[in-house]
Amino acid sequence: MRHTFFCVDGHTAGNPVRLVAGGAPLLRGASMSERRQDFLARFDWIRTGLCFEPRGHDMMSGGFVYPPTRPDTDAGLLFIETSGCLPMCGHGTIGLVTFALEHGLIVPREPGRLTLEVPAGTIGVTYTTGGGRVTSVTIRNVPAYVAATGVEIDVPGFGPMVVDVAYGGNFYAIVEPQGPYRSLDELGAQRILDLSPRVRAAVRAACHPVHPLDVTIAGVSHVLWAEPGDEPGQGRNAVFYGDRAIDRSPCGTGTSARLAHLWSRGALQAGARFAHDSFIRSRFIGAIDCETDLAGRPAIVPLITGSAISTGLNTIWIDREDVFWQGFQV
Ligand code: PYC
Repeated sequence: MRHTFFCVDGHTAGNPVRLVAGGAPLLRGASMSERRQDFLARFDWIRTGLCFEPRGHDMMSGGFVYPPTRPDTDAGLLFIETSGCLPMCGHGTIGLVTFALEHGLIVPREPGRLTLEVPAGTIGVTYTTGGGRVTSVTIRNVPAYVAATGVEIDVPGFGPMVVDVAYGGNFYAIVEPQGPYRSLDELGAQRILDLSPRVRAAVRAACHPVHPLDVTIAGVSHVLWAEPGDEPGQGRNAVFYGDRAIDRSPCGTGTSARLAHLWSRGALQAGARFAHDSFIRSRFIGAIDCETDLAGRPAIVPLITGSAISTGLNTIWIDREDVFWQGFQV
């Protein structure tokens, strides 16, 4: 049996985004969080088939646009990545929104503005256009907050390490320079890929954050190696996700977590702008829209601005006769 998926492929700040424009499964659920659970239970083979080799690669990510579940929103987004079906993905949102608008898959109720449902909650989007293209997307993300500070772990091959844990749509272990980690370039991609699974495993053994409004969002999934910028209001990161990926973009949910992290220590104020560069030096502009309260926790509402570009249309088959129909990882 052959399943056909009509995709728009592209990237946001260098990280891949595969919008599945045709072939999405019908999902059950009264919210995108419930639809995510249904997708994971019944259709995860679509994610692995489209994201893993031989149809994808270690960094592959993307998603689907669904009809909204509520009358006050424009659409729902579901994210698929090598790392799973994330509650929220910033670079994914920028890419999915760009490609969906450019191909008429989302018709905004108000030009330049969208309200979208994602598994992590409701997000706002504003965008600009020019020459028939979407030129820039700003996400008003779900509230971000710091879940734990000063978590002491021992990382094989590195030694003692102290990390903080912050939420920006996913839970991040934030590693700042310490011990043998002096800068991203000195540490290098290979060592980041070697150390990050160990950091994540050690943090998971030490703490298990659970989102106060949705228990299906739990546990540290990503590691953000933070590097202070050369000037105030700027920084760089390497975000590790899945089993082998360093985000090529500055990571929207990671940037949101970092904004909350810096704000919690008084290093950024509400209204402040923060230019966040990725490992490959592509850039998102982050900002703190306002302070808020998330079920009794001090939190912020992050703004993330970036842009995406499509690289082509891709009709992909997942054929059950293919021994690798569900994809593979080595
Ligand atoms: O941009 O939020 C993001 C993201 C999550 C994983 C990779 N990128």
